[in-house]
This record gives sequence, C-alpha cells and structure tokens, in this order.
Amino acid sequence: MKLLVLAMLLGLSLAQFSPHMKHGRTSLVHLFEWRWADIAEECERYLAPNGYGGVQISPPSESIVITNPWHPWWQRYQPISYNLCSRSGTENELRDMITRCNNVGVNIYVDAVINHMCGAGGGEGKHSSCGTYFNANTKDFPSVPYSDWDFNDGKCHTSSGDIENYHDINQVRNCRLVSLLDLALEKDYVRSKVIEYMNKLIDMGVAGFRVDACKHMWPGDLSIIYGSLNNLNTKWFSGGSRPFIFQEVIDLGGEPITSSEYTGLGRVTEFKYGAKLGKVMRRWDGEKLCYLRNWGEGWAMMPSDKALVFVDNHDNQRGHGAGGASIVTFWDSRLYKMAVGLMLAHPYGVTRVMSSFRWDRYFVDGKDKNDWMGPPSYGNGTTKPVPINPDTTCGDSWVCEHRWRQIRNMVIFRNVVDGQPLSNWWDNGSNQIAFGRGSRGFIVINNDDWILDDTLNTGLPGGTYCDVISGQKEGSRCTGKQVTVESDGRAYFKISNSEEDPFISIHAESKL
Ligand code: 5J7
Ligand code: CA
Repeated sequence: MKLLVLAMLLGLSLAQFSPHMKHGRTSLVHLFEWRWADIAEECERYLAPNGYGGVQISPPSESIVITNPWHPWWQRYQPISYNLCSRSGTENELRDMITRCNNVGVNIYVDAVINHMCGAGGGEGKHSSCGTYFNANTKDFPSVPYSDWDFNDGKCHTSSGDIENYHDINQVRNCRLVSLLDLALEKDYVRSKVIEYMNKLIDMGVAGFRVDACKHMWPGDLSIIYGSLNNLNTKWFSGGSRPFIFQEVIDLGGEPITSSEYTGLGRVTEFKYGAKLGKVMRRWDGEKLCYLRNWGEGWAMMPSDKALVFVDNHDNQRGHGAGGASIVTFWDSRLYKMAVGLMLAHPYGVTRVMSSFRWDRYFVDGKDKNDWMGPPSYGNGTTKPVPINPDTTCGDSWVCEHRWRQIRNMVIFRNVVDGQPLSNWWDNGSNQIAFGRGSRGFIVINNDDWILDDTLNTGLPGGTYCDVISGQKEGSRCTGKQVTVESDGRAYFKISNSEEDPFISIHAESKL
C-alpha cells in the first residue's frame, strides 16, 4: 500500500500536463507538413503577434520516402531512424526554427512516432529522407541501430502478425498496426533510443510532444519513457519544467483500451470532442446547440485538465479515422468557423487549431480516393514553401485556417478570458446559444434557420464593444459590428441566419 502511494506520488510529480505557454497564451496550432523555415517565419511574423502559444510540428525524424502513391502525407509516420532530416527540412533548419520560435515566446511540440518503424513491406535499401540505408525485410535499421530483436513479433500471436482484433489488448499493443514494424518498448535498449531522441529535441528547446499511436503502446512503458525525459531547456523555460505530453489515443468508446489508462501520464487527445461537436453543428441525430449547456465532462468526455481538444485533425479531416463524416473541416468553412469559435470560447481542455493544405478530393462511394495526398509540392516531391498573399491569406493550396480572422480573433479571445468560468449561459431551446466567461468575454451563436433577436445578459461592464467575428477593434473604431452593453450588463443582439458568419463575439480587449 505504501509503495502504491509512493508510486502514485512519483507519477504525479512526473506528470506533464502544462503546455508551458508564454505571456498568457493558451492555444497551439498544428502547422501540418509545413517546412521548418516557414514555421520560423510564421512564429515571428504572425503567431507571436496574434497570441498563439505553440506549434505542433510534423514528425522531424527520418522517415521512409514512398513514391507509390506519390509522397503521401503518411510516409512521415513510418520512421527509419531518429536522424533529424525530413520533408520539412534539415536538422540545422529545425534548430533554427526552435530557437527563433522560442525567442518570440512560441513553443514547439514535436509529433513523436515511437510505436513503430516503417511497414514490413518497406523493402531493402529503399528511399529514406536522410538517405540512410535500412532493410525492412530483415528489420535492420543501422542508423538507430535497431535489429530483429528490437521488435515485438515474438509476442504477437495473430496469423498475419498484424492487429486483427481491437478487443484483444495484447494484439493492439504487441502486434503490427497496419503492418508497421512494432517496437519492443519493454526493452531497456529500445526505450533508451527513444529517450535519447526525445531528450535531444528537449535540449534543442522543444516544449513537449504529441505522442503518436499511444493506444498501441503499454502505459507502463510510456510512463518509464516520460519519466526519463530531461527538464526543459532553461534558456527558455523555468527550472524544473517537465515536457508537456499529449498522447494520441483514439477512444470513441466501444473498445477495451480507454483514454483513462493514459490520463495519469499526461494529457490525452479527446476525439469525442470533434466527433460530437460535428454532429451538433450539422444537427445530425437530433442534436442541437442548446444541448451544449453541459459540454465537456457532462458529455462523457475526460476531465478538462487532462484533455487536448480540436475540431478536426490531420487524420480525421480526410474522412479517415475517428468521427467519420461528422467531422467539420475547412471544406465546410461556415460551420467550421462557428465550431472552432465555440471551442475557443469554451473553457474545456487545451485547444489545438488545425492548419491544413487543400488536396484534390475525389469521392467514390463516399470514400475520398485522394485521402493520401501530401502537401503542395514540386514535381520531384519536395514540399513547397508557404507563400503569403498581400491580403494575409496563404497561397499555393495552403489553407492557413489559423490566419482566418474569425479563428485568429477567437484565439485572442481565449487568452483574454483565460481562467474565467463559463457564465450567463442562454439558449432558445434549439440552435441559438450564448455564454460568457466571467466578466471578460461573451459569444452568441445562431445555427437555427431563423433570426436571433434577443437582449441577453453578457456579464460584461457597460460600454461599446467591437465584434471580433465580423471585424475587430482598430484604434478607436470597429471594422465590423458594434455591440452596446448597458450598465446592467445587458446587450441587444440580432443575428440573421443568412449572415456570412452567424455568430458574434466580444471581449474585454475589444471594448472601445
Ligand atoms: C490507429 C488507431 O489506433 C486508430 O484508432 C485509428 O483510427 C487509426 C490509427 C492509425 O495510426 C497510425 C499511426 C501511424 O504513426 C502510422 C499509421 O500508418 C497509422 C495508421 O495507418 C492508422 O490507421 C489507419 O487509419 C484507420 C482509420 C484505418 O482503420 C486503419 O486501417 C489505417 O488505415 C491504413 O492507412 C490503411 O489500412 C492502409 O492501407 C494505408 O496504407 C494506411 C495509410 O496510413 C494512414 O492512413 C495513416 C494514418 C495515421 C493516423 C493517425 O491517427 C496518426 O496519428 C498518424 C497516421
Ligand atoms: Ca506496439
């Protein structure tokens, strides 16, 4: 018993739940497939000035290079070694990016692929992003080095060697995920290589990790790995800071492995959030916005202080994976802005904004045949830079949702209301809702097919506020709508259902 208590205390003291964001910032953005050089520029010219606290980057480790199909985005989820050259750039470019982002107070979180290496069919001497030799047939990865012994095959008892049944936890963790060579993380040696990789990145200045495919790794192994990580680099973080950990566990219910096995170790991605919010926004299955009154734990989601939340991610925005067709993405931009706005206004979880690239969607029988397509690239497969247009949007098929005025301004809203409780909830019993965050901010959303025309209690001090959805405050004027809050905190709102963006948001720093 004493030992158990000790172990739990140790577990808690090693717990890594804070993203360590600077200057009261609260959200991170996933710059999916961006080059390091572009991220460095973006930190300086856009993310820091607009209150973004951090960036999730694509896997920086050496990966396989696949040409059939042509350079798919998922090739980066098939590691060849922990060398730091990837489709996003060289180790020097990575280091430069980390330094420059840290210098403007924007944290970097690394996507760590540590459950597996490349696919068993990955061949011998095929292409890899640093040009390193490997042989997937003999499980030889000399530049780690890993060999045959470092993989789990002996412990997997399915006939294919792959995971065949998600109801068998031993299979899910010891067999190959879609044929990817499964690392034996219970071996000290394998863990030491993973720890060495992660510690190198910590020493370079990253603030934490998004850990890929955690459902497929034993919590006990992960606990040892996280516990062996260095504290963050004191050039940018206060002494004793533990790396922020958020673990990808896709748990929509119905499987024996649950997120709760991982919430003691670090934060966990809450996939129910986007799946359910998508249904609510689309009004599927009789869902209504008014039911969001108890959004969060009340909807059978994990505790707020354990959750990392998002409307869509790089995987489920392609109709893949968790949530299926209910997931709202930039392709449904009007609903998407509302959904992301709602997420950023609501106190639940640490929020992640998605920043995507467009691809040629091509549906056959409801499935996107082009869900594999990689980022905008030149004919030889090299990723293109992100060009910035004079109107601040991005060019060349980079979507840059994080630069959309409505989303960017709601990231600022979340910073302004940080620490305030949800307050002054209102709804019309249908799809019109409003809520505040103490006396610091208020949002009103109309997702019904008729007008919203009501006087609501905002909880804000009296005055004239600029709506940050239709515009924002610039100097002493509003570029969009204006809202007058009376001295009793009440304000009149009118939102037509046919408006470009049928929602309004005001906060303490948008007051004239
Ligand atoms: C794992 C889960 O536990 C889960 O619940 C889920 O929905 C998806 C995955 C999953 O994770 C991966 C992690 C990696 O690092 C690398 C990967 O390749 C995967 C992966 O493939 C994967 O599952 C794919 O998507 C699911 C919706 C399908 O049910 C799976 O069969 C699998 O689909 C496979 O995708 C195809 O069967 C295969 O033919 C194809 O080559 C392969 C292409 O790779 C991907 O689509 C990569 C997806 C991916 C998903 C992630 O969540 C992620 O973090 C990284 C990559
Ligand atoms: Ca595994």
